[in-house]
Amino acid sequence: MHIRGRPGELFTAYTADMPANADLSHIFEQMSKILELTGANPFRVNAHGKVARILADLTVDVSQLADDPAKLTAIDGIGEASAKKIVEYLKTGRVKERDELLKEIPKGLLEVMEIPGLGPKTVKLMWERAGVTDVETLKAKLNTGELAQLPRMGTKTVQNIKESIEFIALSGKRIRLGEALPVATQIVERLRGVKGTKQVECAGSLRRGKETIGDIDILASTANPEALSRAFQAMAGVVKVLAAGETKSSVRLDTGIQVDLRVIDEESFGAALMYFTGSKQHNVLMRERAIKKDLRLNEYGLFADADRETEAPQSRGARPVAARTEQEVFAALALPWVPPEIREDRGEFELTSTPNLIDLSDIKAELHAHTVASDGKMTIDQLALEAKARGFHTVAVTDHSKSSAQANGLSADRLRDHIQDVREANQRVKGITILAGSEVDILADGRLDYDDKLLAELDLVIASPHSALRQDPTAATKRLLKAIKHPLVHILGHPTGRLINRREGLQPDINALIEAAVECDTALEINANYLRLDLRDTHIRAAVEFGALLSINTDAHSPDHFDFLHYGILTARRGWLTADRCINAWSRQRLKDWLKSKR
Ligand code: DGT
Ligand code: CA
Ligand code: CA
Ligand code: ZN
Repeated sequence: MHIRGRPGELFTAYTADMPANADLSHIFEQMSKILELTGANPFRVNAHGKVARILADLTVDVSQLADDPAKLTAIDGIGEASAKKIVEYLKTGRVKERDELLKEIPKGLLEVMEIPGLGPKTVKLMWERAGVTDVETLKAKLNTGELAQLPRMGTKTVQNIKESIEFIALSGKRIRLGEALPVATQIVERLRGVKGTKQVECAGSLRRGKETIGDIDILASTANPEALSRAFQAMAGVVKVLAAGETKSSVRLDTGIQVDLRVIDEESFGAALMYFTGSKQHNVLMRERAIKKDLRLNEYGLFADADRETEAPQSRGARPVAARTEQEVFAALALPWVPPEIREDRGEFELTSTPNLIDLSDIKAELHAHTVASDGKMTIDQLALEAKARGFHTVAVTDHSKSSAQANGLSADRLRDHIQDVREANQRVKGITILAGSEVDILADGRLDYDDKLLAELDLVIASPHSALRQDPTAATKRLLKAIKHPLVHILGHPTGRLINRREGLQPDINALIEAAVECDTALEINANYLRLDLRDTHIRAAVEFGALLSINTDAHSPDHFDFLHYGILTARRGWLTADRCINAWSRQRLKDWLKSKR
């Protein structure tokens, strides 16, 4: 792998990020829509729409082509005028024509046009005849009955628009991994029980373990497609059937989650699973790889290229080179099987063997957990017994420190007594090591919440930020660096303090943190709580590349929180973490020795 230099340079070598293409595609699409709305020549409308699609599908970065407009016009569908606009955007960050067009319509109409099923023609009508200028006025008019009076509209159309608006409200947010995965697992189990069903698997971003998902994708093969579709549509929680075709059904659940079910032939299940697992960018590069070998890859399989003139007659029957399993498709493209979590175009095409990513079964210790002493629900003994039941050799009791008053954080005196209680429990409970620890607050200026003398009495110190989470990046970096470099700190807990879909958290210079963590032999936490998942995947990847230690913890406040571990593992795998770099996967003795090295 050609990864060198500072952590920040890590991903520039890969093509996953081509922001210029995406931005420009969006700009052309917008121009096309406005042109249609203002009644421009249909030829101009279509030309702009076409350029938008070309830019979206382009696998080279347009910003690399901008030095010479001839390179742009060489692309099929991009003419002189479009090339000029692209160059203008890359140079100035603006397209004058778009700015002019935007002046011609009320700003809110763009959002109205994003509503599914509402084309420019209808929007134009509602704007000119009913004074609809944004989603708010649209909602108001929908209730007055005024819109149903317009030509070519009726109560049915009005009802459809209402439902679409509701749908946007529901689907506006991506769903957190920990909310989607249990639902998907239940659906998969349910479908596996339907008569005639052969295989059912999750695909999409959920299979890749992303921290949030847009919708749930499920693939199945069955001898009885009808029974499977019926069972799928009849599931508890389904509020609307969005599509009910022979090979694809879609439903929306009461939670707002959309679930797609695709019925696949057994013979091409592997190819379909690969295609619908994505990511899109990974798929694009897989297809290119196939083309370079004179093969064609799609959701039905890997085929000898039937379009070539030199084609051998027998390949016309379209018998795939590989299709039944993912393994055989990867193998035919000279790749090892790539774990779904790393199919993101972040270096997986350079692999020569399947990486041995960390697994749930590798975890042998929980090093961040709370008891009734602060804000947890378990006693020390209950916590220890739960950890033991999960097959762990070690558990750390890490209640909150005094500044976390809202979490009943322990004063220095209370902590001293608590350490005593933990030591006694460690004698009492057999078969597991109970460590006396603390999740000590990192104060806004980087100082810790207890003095060094007290910290030195603890077996394990995890230092975390809980307050002042809107601090500016420079201050945040300084604050966290101080904690990492503190000689008595073992782990930096949930480094940014973010809560997914709720709070952004600190924005420290992660590369600086990683460098310090390596230098000081301090571990960085991957908090497995699905609200946090912090460090996040790309940060973990950088940490792994630069040799930092990581620690995956559930931050358990009750016994069922141990189940969060699954989300932490998926996130860790997305960061290419292997067991040897994760202190929770070490043997009891190795962990003990490492903890001692900071005492
Ligand atoms: P999500 O649902 O937004 O979290 O993300 P995904 O990755 O689950 O995307 P989704 O549900 O739109 O489609 C599932 C997979 O299907 C996706 O990861 C790759 C494949 N796929 C869908 N549309 C396209 C496409 O236009 N081109 C390519 N190459 N693959 C696609
Ligand atoms: Ca999806
Ligand atoms: Ca989907
Ligand atoms: Zn915490």
